[in-house]
Amino acid sequence: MKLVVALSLVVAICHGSAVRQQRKFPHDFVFGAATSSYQIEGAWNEDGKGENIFDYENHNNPTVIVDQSNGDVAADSYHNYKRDVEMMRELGLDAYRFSISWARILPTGFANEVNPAGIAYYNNLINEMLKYNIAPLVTIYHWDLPKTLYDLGGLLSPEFSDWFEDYARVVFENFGDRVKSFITFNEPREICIVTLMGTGSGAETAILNTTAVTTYTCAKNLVLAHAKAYKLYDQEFREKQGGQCGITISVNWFEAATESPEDKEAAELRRQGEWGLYAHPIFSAEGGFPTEITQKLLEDNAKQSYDRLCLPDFTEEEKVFVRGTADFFGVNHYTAYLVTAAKRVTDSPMPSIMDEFDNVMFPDDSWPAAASPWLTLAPNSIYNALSYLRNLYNDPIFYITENGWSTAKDRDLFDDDRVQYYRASMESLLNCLDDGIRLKGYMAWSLMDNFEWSAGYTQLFGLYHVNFSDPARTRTPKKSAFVYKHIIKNRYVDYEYEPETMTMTIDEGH
Ligand code: GBH
Repeated sequence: MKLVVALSLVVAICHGSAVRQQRKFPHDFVFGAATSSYQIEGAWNEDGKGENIFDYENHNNPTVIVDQSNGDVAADSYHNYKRDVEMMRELGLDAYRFSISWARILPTGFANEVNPAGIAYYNNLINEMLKYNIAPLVTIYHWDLPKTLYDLGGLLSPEFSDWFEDYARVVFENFGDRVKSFITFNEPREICIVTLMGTGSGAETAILNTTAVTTYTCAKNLVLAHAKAYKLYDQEFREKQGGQCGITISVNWFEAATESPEDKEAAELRRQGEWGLYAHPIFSAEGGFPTEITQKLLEDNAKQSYDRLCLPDFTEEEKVFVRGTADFFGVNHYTAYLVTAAKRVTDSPMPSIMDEFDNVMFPDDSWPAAASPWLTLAPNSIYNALSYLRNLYNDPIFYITENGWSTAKDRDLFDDDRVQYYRASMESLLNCLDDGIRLKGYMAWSLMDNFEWSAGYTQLFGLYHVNFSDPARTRTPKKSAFVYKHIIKNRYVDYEYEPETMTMTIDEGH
């Protein structure tokens, strides 16, 4: 056995990978996994939970989902949370990121009526995690807006930021004694484009089916709601609870396809349109929307005979209110694209974010492809994204709050492509740390297979397989789970590692 180890070390050194192996994650680097309420909980109408937009939409318009499935039962984590925590212990996770279902704790959407069974569910989950020193990282809003609030205008209502602030208060009051990290929103862009606007293919829900200017209204309302919740935490809870509050933005990497100035400009426009719009008001020194964007929109709107800025700009007072309202920058990062200056042809009758920033983009041919059509393994893309953000926004603290790989349903447990993806991600994380980027943690998406929005149960991201035809929703570790566990335990990437068996155990101390 020793001889084998010694031999493989020699081989590793000869291949130059010994240097890689010496790079270690610090002990306080937080390794975790992530999920979201609608995608795993099920129990859609149990114990007093209210209806949310996905309950409504997937029941009434099921063809939006490729396999016409929904989250009524999903992985049934509402009943299986103890098994979920057991999986976290098996993996040796430091943290687990999950989201609160707004309508589960506030069935009317408003804070006038708090559902004790909903509060109890999250208390049980949190307490079970804390028994084993697994830190909860709570997302307050991961897309599942109460239907009642949708009917009143949802994120387009000028009241939205107040509704959200009231909801956030209930979350802080009930869970903040034990939860030390809060994320207000998961992915503003996706909330405003994908969950509010039916964009045809890939639309997570076509519920509102508005194209054009309203996505900009949504951006502003969302950012204001985030800032109100942050200030609430900062002013009324931080002192006694001592935690942190941030926001998660989806940051894929966009690289110019060629060195031409046009392509470079197109890539930058894409970056600013995808995430700058939401990050700039919060993380930049000057606040407000990025000027490149407002300038371009003004010019384009004029050409479209829409003679004012379609993006409702922040007042000076609002800019100041929003600026600096995050203790960390949560980054969901999956992939990268090459961008060319050619514009994708869309036909919105009004100014639309889809026209403005939707230039042609594609993955490099050499990047391995996942089961999801939008997802490839692009080399070092976490580093590319974070080093860019760090320079733009003055070196914030980062967490990778999602990163993962999909395989097709019916795939076996030997997910070597996912293993390859996670190992590549680890190298990119180490590049960030080597470069002094203030990256504090990493959450794999996802702890277990779950409802993948419009892809239903056909594209699965779990470290654990979930048997969706079994009423018990049995969970079984995939090979990637063993590899991730090994990385967490040893704090480095061992390319030679293969699990000896496919049976998980819980290590001492977990
Ligand atoms: C995250 O979004 C979500 O936070 C999470 O809930 C989700 O399960 C996870 O990613 C995996 O998808 O079908 O070509 O039109 C990541 C951003 C935006 C990626 C919408 C997929 C649809 C592309 N997602 N996008 S397409």
